[in-house]
Amino acid sequence: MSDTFLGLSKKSQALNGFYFIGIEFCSAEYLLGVEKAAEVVRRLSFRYANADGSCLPLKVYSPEEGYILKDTPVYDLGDIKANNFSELELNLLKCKIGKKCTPIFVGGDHSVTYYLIKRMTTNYKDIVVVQFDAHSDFIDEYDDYPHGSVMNETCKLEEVTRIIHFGIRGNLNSQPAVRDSKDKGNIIIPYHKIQKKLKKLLRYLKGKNVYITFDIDFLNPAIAPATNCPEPGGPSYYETLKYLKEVISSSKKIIGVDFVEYNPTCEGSVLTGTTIVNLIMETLSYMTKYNTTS
Ligand SMILES: [Mn+2]
Repeated sequence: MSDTFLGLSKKSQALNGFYFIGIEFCSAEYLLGVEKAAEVVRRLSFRYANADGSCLPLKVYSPEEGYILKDTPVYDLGDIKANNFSELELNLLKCKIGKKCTPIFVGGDHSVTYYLIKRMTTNYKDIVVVQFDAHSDFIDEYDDYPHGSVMNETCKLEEVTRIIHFGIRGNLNSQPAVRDSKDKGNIIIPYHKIQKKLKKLLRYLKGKNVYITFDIDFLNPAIAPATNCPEPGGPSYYETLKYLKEVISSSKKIIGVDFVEYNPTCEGSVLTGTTIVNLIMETLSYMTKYNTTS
């Protein structure tokens, strides 16, 4: 069995195309398990790999879209491992990520996103962050709950022009956090208001460089239960694909994507991981179709 995502070729630096990059990191003991996400996603992706052992073009076929990845230049860059935030920051800097490539970071709790976006600021100056998440993650307690305040921290990066909290719902949210984010000029789109606000958002994204951070708890836990803060209700798989497709096709370029908060030690690990494998494949397909990698 191959040890790369979809049996792809392994590379040591990211130049042109798309790169799967595992993030082997967990910020707190109560979240342990998230550091194993990339390893499990790679293992579950194997059933979609080319059965003849070839890498590219990928022969992933869906009845709706046909061969979805045959024109997608995608590779596996291996893992970035870290025991603390400064190590994570340093190892991300050491990782060669060129401006002509789009990284797909997989793994870790949501706190990693701050460092991933910070890494992307070495290549980009005006970044809009679209956060698919049930929670705003905008509390102001970075030292105690870095994964719950990651967007508050990200908002302080001068290269980040705006954060879109897309699809927040449920009773774990904090009113002062939501208000604080709004006061700082960010956009809140609660799940129950997506239909009403989507068109305006898509218009806003035109011509923008967009970073997508995807917290697995955005999904209805019926299809993705293995996460630390599952939130009842929420979007189905096809509903989620529709939003991803619209956000990606409306943006000028997706500069990076992350999938965080998958905890394979929680119940429902295979279902959740398989959902993530498919979300990654579809995201790659949309980016190939609608964006330029240069
Ligand atoms: Mn989150």
